[in-house]
Amino acid sequence: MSIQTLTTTPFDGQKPGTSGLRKKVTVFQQPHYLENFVQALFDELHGDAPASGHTLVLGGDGRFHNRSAVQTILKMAAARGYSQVLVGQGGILSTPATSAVIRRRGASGGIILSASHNPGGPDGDFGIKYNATNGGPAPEKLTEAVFERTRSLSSYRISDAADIPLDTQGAHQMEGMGIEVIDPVADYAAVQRELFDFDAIRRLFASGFRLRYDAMWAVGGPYAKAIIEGELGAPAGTVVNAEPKEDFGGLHPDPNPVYADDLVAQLMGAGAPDMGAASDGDADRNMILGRGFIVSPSDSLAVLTAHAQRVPGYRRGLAGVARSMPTSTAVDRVARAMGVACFETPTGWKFFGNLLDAGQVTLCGEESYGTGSDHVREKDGLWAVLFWLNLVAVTGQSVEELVRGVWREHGRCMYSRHDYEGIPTERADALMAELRNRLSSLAGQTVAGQHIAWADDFSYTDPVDGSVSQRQGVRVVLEDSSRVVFRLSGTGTEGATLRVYLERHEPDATRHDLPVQQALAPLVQLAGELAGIERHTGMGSPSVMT
Ligand code: G16
Repeated sequence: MSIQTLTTTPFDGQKPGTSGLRKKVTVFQQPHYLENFVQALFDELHGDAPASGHTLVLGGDGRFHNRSAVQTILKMAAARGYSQVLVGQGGILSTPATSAVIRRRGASGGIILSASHNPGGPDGDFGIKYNATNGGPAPEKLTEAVFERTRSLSSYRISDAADIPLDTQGAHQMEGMGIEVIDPVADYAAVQRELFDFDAIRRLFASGFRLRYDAMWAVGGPYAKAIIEGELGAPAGTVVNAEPKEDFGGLHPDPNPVYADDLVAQLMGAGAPDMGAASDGDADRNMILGRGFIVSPSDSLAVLTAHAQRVPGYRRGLAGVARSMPTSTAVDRVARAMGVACFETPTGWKFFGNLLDAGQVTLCGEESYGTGSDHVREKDGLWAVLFWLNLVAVTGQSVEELVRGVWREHGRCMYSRHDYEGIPTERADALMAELRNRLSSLAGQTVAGQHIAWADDFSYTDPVDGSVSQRQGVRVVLEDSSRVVFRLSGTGTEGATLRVYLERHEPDATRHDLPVQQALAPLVQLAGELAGIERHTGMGSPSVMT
């Protein structure tokens, strides 16, 4: 076996989005495409020096192309002189588990192969992202530098060693680099055991409590099976669609009421279980349901915040909480009442990293079905489910009662996100540009019968390192603090997706059961007129509403 230097031509479009580089599988299958990105990453991380002394964690969500990408990266890491790579058995590691392994094993970083909730299979999507020593997504400075380097790279180094058998745990050597094929669940489960009252949850299941956990044929399955059925004693069959498939069974592994419609139907129907839950492709997102009741991600964060001290891992209280800007202000209201600081960050988990590292924040979450804490540096789907189970077990309240308790005390934030998918990029850009041009003149105007108090393009100054991120989404806020937020998705692979986030606070408990879309109808009209959505996109209604 020997190390080879192969010639490549630069790839111009390797710009990572909100969460790493995501493209169609067919794009990743182009000769040298993955290699170009990995070499650029290694070069930015290590400069001209070999990576000796460094341990890399490697795994993915098991989607199509995962296995072949793992083998390529192992050979490139060996050529780069890494001391060791820890790779999940079968090439599998969920995103939060990768974060846990990096932190527990003191690795210098990790590569995660995933396109998250995007569909998989030969015609689906693939992705790669790098997480740093703290276990969290690489900071923008690094991803930008990697991108710049991919545009000029002309060669990469790779070992011609044979493939490593990934399906059994064990140790191997490649060009002097150690490779350990590890149990993908063990480190992750150890972290959860330190946080939650497993005995209380065991008693809950023993008493007949029924959960339906839909792993959406994705990587969350093995984790949920091992912990929920294996350790916590839930009956076999509690975790469904549990076996990771390369194409997620042809489905869209995104845990929201649209793509997890089967789970929603189960929870709404006769004989529904007490609780429902789902996680996405790489198991960092989650959706929670009660019997006949869907919990919005923003409300979920507010409930976890309100009751955190009932859970062993957070008994000492919360240093602070954080939410992404478009996430509803439900958590702000709870935090204010508790005297806990609440931060508003741009969309993207990486923005929570500094606050978590600095100990300023304990819990954080996003409207896009992501919730997490300082136990790792990623959002964590199964963690959220365990948190809810722990709360149900120790409060004796149902999922619905826990949410309604927060509404009663703080009012309900009526909230919805409308997505307009597959817009030609130039049209979406034109829509945003036009909106931004009008921003300064919007305050004081009445549009669609709504009086606008102020409008801006969200800019964030990181309280820890002072870095500034501009143009993070257009906010239009009314006098009663209702708001509409517009931004373009950073995770799609086909055309552009316009996201419109709508929020109105309802203090009156007699109106909490109004249908959300009805309660938000005036804001929908405002959004449509303000941004000329139909004029720009030709779409009269959103493709997805969550
Ligand atoms: C990624 C980030 C999330 C972020 C989401 C936004 O999620 O990790 O922090 O909220 O993207 O997506 P978009 O830009 O499409 O609105 P994931 O689960 O795809 O990694």
